[in-house]
Amino acid sequence: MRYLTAGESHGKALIGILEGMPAGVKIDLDKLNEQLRRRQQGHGRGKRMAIETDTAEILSGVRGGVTLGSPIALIINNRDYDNWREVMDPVSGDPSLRRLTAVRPGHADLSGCIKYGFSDARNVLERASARETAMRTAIGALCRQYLESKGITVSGKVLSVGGATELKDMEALIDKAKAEGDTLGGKAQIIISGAPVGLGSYVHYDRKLDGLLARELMGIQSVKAVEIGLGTKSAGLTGSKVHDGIYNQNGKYVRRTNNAGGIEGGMSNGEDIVVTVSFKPIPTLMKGLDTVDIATGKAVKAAPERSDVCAVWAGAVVAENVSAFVIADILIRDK
Ligand code: EPS
Repeated sequence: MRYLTAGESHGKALIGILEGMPAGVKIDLDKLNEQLRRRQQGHGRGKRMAIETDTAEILSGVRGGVTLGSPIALIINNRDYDNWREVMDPVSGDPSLRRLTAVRPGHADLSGCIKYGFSDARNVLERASARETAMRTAIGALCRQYLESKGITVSGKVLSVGGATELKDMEALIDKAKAEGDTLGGKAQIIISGAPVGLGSYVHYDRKLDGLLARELMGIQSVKAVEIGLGTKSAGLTGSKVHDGIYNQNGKYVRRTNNAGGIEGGMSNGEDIVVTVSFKPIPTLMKGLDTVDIATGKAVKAAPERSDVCAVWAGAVVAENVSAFVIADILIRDK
C-alpha cells in the first residue's frame, strides 16, 4: 500500500489517498472518526483543538461500507479555515497577511525558507505543522480495521512526559511549562498484538519490519527516536540479559520475556511487537527562543504562533495508526 496526504494547517481541508487496500474489507466510519477524536485529546493541547471536531468523509474506494480495491480518498475539513480564508485561499489569499519572519528554532521554518527561497515562514509552517497527522491517523485507522479483521490489534499509551511517569506528575509538569511559556515532550509505547510470525524480512535490508516501523514513525512530526523492545538499553547489557530464551511448551515455541519487542532478524516472531517512540518538546514556545528575523537580520525572540504545550497523547494516537499502516502493508505483501 501507499498513501499521499495534502493540505495546509489553515487551508480548506486535509486530503488523503490510500492505494492498495484489498477489496472486501468492512469499513466503519464511526470507528475511523473515533481515532480522530482520540488524536484531539490529552493534557496540554492548544486552542485549535477547541475549534476543530475532526471527522473524515470518504470520497471514493468504499461502497456500502465495504472497500472496492480502488484508491480510497478521504477529506477532513479544517473548521478554522473560516478564520483564515483571506490569508490562505489558494486563489484570492493575500500572502502579505499573517507573515512569520521570526523563525522558530527547532521548527522547519528557517531551513524550509532557505530551501525554497521563501521570505515568509508561513509558506513552510502551514505544511510542516502536525495538523497533517490528522490525515495520517485517518489513513491508519482504515488499516487498523483491516488488521482487526485478521485478529491483529494496535494499542498505545503514554509512558512519560518531561521525564515524569505518573499521570498526576505529567499534568503538573505540563501546567508548569504552560505557565512559563514552555513546552514538553515525552515517550509513548505502541503494542501490536496478534501479528503472525515472519512479517518483514531477514533477506532484504529494505523490508526489515523494525526498519519499516522506524522509518514511518520517525516521519511523525517531533519524533526523535524509535526503539524496539529494550531498545537503547540493550546496548549496555550482556547478551544473556537481553536475548529471550526459547522454550517448547506442548509443541509450541514460547518465550518468557520479550526484550526483543516481538522482532528478531527483521521479522515478527509472534510475540507482541513493542515500540517506544520519543517526542521532542514542541518548538513553538510562548516565551520565544533566541532567533533572527529573516526580514531584518536582527536578533529577536521567535514568533509565538498558537500551539500546544504538550502533544504526546496525540502523538501516541498518531503513532498507533501509523504503525497500523506499516503492519497492514507488510501483511498484504507477505501473506
Ligand atoms: C495541530 C494543529 C495546529 C497546532 C499543532 C497541531 O493548529 P494551530 O497551528 O492552528 O494551532 O496546534 O501543530 C503544531 C504543534 C505545530 O508545531 O505546528 C493538530 O491538529 O494536531
